[in-house]
Amino acid sequence: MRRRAGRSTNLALLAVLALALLTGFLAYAIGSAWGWWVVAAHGVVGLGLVLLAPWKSVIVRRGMARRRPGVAASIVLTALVVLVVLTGVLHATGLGVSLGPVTSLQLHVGAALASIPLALWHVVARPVRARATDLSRRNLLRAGTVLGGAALGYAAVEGLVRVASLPGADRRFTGSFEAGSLRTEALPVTQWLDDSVQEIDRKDWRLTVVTASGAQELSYEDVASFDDRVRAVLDCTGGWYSEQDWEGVRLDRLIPDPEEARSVLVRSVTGYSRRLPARDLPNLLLAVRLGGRPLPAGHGFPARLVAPGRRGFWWVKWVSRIEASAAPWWLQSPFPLT
Ligand SMILES: Nc1nc2c(c(=O)[nH]1)N[C@H]1C(S)=C(S)[C@@H](COP(=O)(O)O)O[C@H]1N2
Ligand SMILES: [Mo]
Repeated sequence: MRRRAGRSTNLALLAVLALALLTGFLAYAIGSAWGWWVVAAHGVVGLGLVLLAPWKSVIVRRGMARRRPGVAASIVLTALVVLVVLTGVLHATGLGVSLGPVTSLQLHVGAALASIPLALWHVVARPVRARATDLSRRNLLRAGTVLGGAALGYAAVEGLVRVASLPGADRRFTGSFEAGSLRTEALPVTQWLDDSVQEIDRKDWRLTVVTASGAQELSYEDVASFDDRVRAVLDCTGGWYSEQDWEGVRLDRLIPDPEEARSVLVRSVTGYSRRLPARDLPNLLLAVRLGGRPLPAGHGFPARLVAPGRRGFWWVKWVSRIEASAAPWWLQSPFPLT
């Protein structure tokens, strides 16, 4: 009987871990408002992990008594999962957004990624064989109870954050905190991974626009002569967002007739690039000004992409090339690799 219960706890934990990774991944990939439920689901699933912990601890105690190899790896995995949950709560409540040199969110994502290979090892080394009876009515009822409890817990935490006016109450639907909106000097300068701020001389810079009918080169003055404007929210996966006024040229002016093109590749002088769907062209802006002034180097001078409704990593800085292409937009890594 106890062994049966142990197996269903392990299976539930496995499902919860997989859902936590999936919703976390989606929360970073989705930047528009309809995706709010993904962030909520991520929180619910995270609390589900907490609810299952007491049951798991019984299994762990039993397992430790058997002195199998791999105990060290299991302890590291446990520590990582505890760190992921803790940093998730610290970020969500706003009680500890920054932990010295790193942010809670950076630790959250870093520990979660580090736990993946260990979790895979754990599943292989300590296999749980699923059985038909695992889907019994009783077990489904249990799963529903855990999920319901986690949802109640999530609602309680969110309610508490609001009643106590914790900083986490003001977060955007993505989970991000506001930073310096409409104050250009307060907009943080951020790079995805290893890019560095480029100091580019406007006289040396050219924008290459490639379409089916050939390549075209524009100077800084050419691009700066446009005055398309958009007020848009830059929402970095680092956990902050900022609303700013951007000005430059809409991409459907540079590529008025995409013809067979399904996507447009926007590339930085650093090699950093993102591929966007061609149907987005009218909503995309190649900005040369921020708050009415030329872009500071840190924000992408001479020109940077403004992609409203998309997370910050799509907003390519120091753009030097825009290329219409027949390749579908999703033919790329979901997140930049450099
Ligand atoms: N070339 C290049 N563009 C980039 C990045 C980068 O690393 N390299 N980082 C992206 C990320 S993750 C974000 S959040 C925004 C930040 O823009 P900002 O520094 O102007 O606030 O730029 C994006 N554009
Ligand atoms: Mo970002």
